[in-house]
Amino acid sequence: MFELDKNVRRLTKDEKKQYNDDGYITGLPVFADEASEDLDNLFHTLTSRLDKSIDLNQTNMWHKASISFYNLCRTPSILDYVEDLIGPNFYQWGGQFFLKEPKDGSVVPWHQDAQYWPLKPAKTVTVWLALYDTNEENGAMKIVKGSHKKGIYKHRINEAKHLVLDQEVPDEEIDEKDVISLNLKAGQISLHDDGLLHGSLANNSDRRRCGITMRFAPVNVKADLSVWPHFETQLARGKDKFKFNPIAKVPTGEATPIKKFQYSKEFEGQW
Ligand SMILES: O=C(O)CCC(=O)C(=O)O
Repeated sequence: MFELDKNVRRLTKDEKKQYNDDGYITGLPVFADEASEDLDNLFHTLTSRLDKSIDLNQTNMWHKASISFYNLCRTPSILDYVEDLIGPNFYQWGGQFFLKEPKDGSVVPWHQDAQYWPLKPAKTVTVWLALYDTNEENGAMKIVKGSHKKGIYKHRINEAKHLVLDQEVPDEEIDEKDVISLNLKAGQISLHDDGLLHGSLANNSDRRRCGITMRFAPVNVKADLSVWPHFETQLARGKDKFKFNPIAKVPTGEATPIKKFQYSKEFEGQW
C-alpha cells in the first residue's frame, strides 16, 4: 500500500453535518506527499494498457478488472471516511478515472448522478481521489453547495464531442454564489452525495488533471437491472444481509475495461 498521510483520521461531527447540509466534504488526507510518485506510476501502468482508440473517460468498473485498482479502493482510511457517512455495511459498485490532459478541451457538464443512476434509495457516496494536484487552473471538479436538497434538476441531452457526459443542467440554472471548486493535493480526497450538482471546466494548464472515483453505497441500495444489467457489487465493509444485487468477483490479476459497463466474468480470462 502507498504511504499514508500521517494526518489520516475519522470525520468530525462538523464534517458529517457539512456533508448532510452541503452535500460534500473536501481536502481529506489519505496518501502522503511521498506517495505522489506511486499514484503517478499507477496511473501510467493501468492506463497504458488501454488501446489508444479507447477514451479512458468512457471506461469504468476498474475495481472489477484490476487487482491494483481494487486494492487502492480498499485503503482502510478511505473506507473509514465512507463508513462515517453511510454506516458499517457498504459495497463498491463503480471505479473509474476522470482525466483531463493539458488543453485536451474536455468538460464535464453540470449534472446530478442520482438523476441517471437506477439505484434506490439514492445513497451512493463518491470518493474522488486526486492522483495529481488539482485546482481551478487544471479543471478541478466544482460542486453546487446544497443542491442535493433541491430535488432533481431538469437535464438536457448534449452530445457535443468535448463533453465527458451527454446530459447537462444548463449554466443558467446554476447559482454561481454556491459554486465551490474542490481543489485537492495529490493523495487527498473529496466526498460527494449522489444528488449534488457537479461538473468541471477544461484544463487550460500544462499540468495533467486526473482523479479516480470510487462509488460506495449501503447494502440496502438496490439496482434496477432492467436499466443496468451489468450492475454488480463487491462488499467493501461489514455484511450484506439483503443480498439485493449480483456480486462481482474480486480480481486476482490485471485486466483492462474497454467500456463503461462490463460483467466481472468478462475480465476473468485476462487474470
Ligand atoms: O472529475 C470530474 O470532473 C467529474 C467527476 C464526476 O462527474 C463524478 O465524480 O461523478
